[in-house]
Order: sequence, then C-alpha cells, then structure tokens
Amino acid sequence: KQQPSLRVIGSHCAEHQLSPRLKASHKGNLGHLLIIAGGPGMSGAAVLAGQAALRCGVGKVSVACHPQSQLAIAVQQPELMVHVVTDDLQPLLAKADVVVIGPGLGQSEWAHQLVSSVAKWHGPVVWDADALNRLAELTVTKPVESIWYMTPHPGEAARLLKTSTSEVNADRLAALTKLCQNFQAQILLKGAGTLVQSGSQRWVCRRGSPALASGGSGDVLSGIVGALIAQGVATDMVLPLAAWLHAVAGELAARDGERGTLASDIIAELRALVNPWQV
Ligand code: NPW
Ligand code: AMP
Ligand code: MG
Repeated sequence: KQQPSLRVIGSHCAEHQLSPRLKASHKGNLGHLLIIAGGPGMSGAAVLAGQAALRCGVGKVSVACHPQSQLAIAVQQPELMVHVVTDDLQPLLAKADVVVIGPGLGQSEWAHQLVSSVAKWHGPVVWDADALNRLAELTVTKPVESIWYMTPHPGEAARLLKTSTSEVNADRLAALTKLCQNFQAQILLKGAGTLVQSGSQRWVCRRGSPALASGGSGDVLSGIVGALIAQGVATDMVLPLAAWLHAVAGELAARDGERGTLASDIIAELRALVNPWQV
C-alpha cells in the first residue's frame, strides 16, 4: 500500500487556521476545555497544560484533578476552574467540548478509572502522558463518534506498540503509521523532528530546539492541542499547527540560551504566535 507523502509544517498552518476573533466573541463560543490531570505530586503538569491552553485563546478551561492537587493548581492560575474528581466524571464531561487527559495523572487506581471513563466518551479527546501509558495496558476501541488525538514521546509510543524506545526511534515513520492504524487516531510522535499523521497526510516539524527537552514541555503541548480543538481548528490541522506553535515558541523562549529554558517560558511566547496578523 502506498504511504502518504511527508509535508513540512510551516507558518502557513498558523496563517490559514487562525484568524482574528469576531467582535462579538464571548467565552461561551470559544470552547470549553476539560483537562484531566494533576495526580499527587504533579499539580504542575495540570497548571502548565492549563496555562498553555489559556494563552492559546480557549474560552474556558476546567481542570479535573486529584484532591491533593486542587489547592496548588487553583493558587497558581486563578483563571482555571479546578474540580476535585473522585468518582463520577460525567457532570464535567457533559459541559466540555474537548478533553485532554494525562499530564501528571500518575498510574493509580484513581487515574485508571478516569481513563476508562474518557475512553467511552463520544467527544474529542487528547491522550497524553500517563493516560497513554494506561491505554497501552487496555484493550479499548475508539467510539465511532469520537476523534482521538494522541501525543506520545518515543517512550510512550514504545509502550503503546509493545516495543522498545530504540525500536521506535529506529523507524519513527513506521511507528507513526502503526499507532495511527492501531488506535484509529490522529498521532503526534514527539522528539526532534516531530512527526504527525492526520487523516491521510503525514507531516514533519523541522522547527524547535533542544531547549524543549525539559520536564513539563510536553504538558504544555497537550494544552495547546486542546485549545486548538476547542476553538474549532480543522481536525486534520490541529496536530500540525500545535507542533508548529510549540516548536517556534520553544525557539523564541531559548533566545537567552537553550540550557535552562523552562516549560513556563514556552507558554509566555504563545500569545504572539496565535495572533499572527498582529506581529
Ligand atoms: P528510555 O529511557 O530511553 O527507554 P516517562 P515522563 C523515553 C508528568 N510530568 N526520545 C525515555 O525512555 C508527565 O505528564 C509532570 C527518546 C525516558 O526515560 C507524566 O504524567 C511534571 N526517548 C509523568 O510525569 C513535569 C524518550 O521516555 C522515558 C524521549 C511521567 O512522564 C514533568 C520517560 O518517560 C512531567 O511532564 C525522546 N524524545 N522522551 C510536573 N511538574 O508535574 C522520552 N523518552 O516514564 O513516561 O516519564 O515523560 O517524565
Ligand atoms: P515530553 O517528553 O512529553 O515532556 O515532551 C517533550 C516535548 O518537547 C515534545 O513536544 C518534544 O517534541 C519536544 N522536544 C524535546 N526534545 C526536543 C529536541 N531536542 N528538539 C525539538 N523538540 C524537542
Ligand atoms: Mg509528557
């Protein structure tokens, strides 16, 4: 079977997909993102994903987290609506346009139950981090009505494909295609030269910087992806655009040096990039 060609992700993705807000815009028509994240000790991952989503212009962000993380998240970013979730996720899912699940979720029974609930949801889902690790242990099929976006790094991709990180990195395009087929999802395979498979199109991102190689960087990416979906970016363009925004924000954040650039520094660059007509 012929493989789809590989396109290079460029600034045209932002120029075509992002336009000025309508004068009458309000938070109710700019999307409501639910981020299920922040297990014990990892409130920071939820904050980073939430802040990135807010800076990408989503209307509202709710965070569903572990009881131990609620205060830390709420204190760090007042714009986030922070909910403790212990059993029933349905009331929060009912209000959401899109879900991001995984950053700092951990591998506890609490986390596993949340993953199982979201796997049955009919809306769009961004699977990242520990939610991917849990999916790798389950046999689940995407509900036909849902669209799944998965953002694994090579270690997570290896778990999903039941292989090793070195095998994934030895043939990243093959890993991308297998993930797409196995999960019927849009896939973003992280690492220098991020790859995306979106529908029948494959993309490579040649932008970015080793400055992005630090804890929390991927959590920022998941928030960007969620915010773009919530604002109605075309399904096939969500992951290429998210990869480009993250990579270019990482380059800009590294202006004073790659070493020591923080995930929070990436977030600070996003606002200018999502308003390209103002630059
Ligand atoms: P190896 O060793 O090469 O086989 P994990 P995590 C591989 C949260 N965080 N190229 C590599 O495997 C996250 O959201 C919370 C090649 C590596 O050892 C998660 O929920 C933070 N290999 C949780 O922590 C900030 C690569 O994967 C292994 C690769 C665990 O996430 C930090 C590590 O992966 C963090 O984001 C690459 N480019 N990248 C917070 N402040 O709350 C990764 N690997 O075991 O899945 O651990 O990614 O740190
Ligand atoms: P995570 O491992 O989930 O924290 O995600 C790390 C993010 O940073 C991904 O989007 C990677 O593609 C990106 N990244 C990490 N290292 C590099 C690198 N050397 N060059 C470009 N992007 C990188
Ligand atoms: Mg990650």
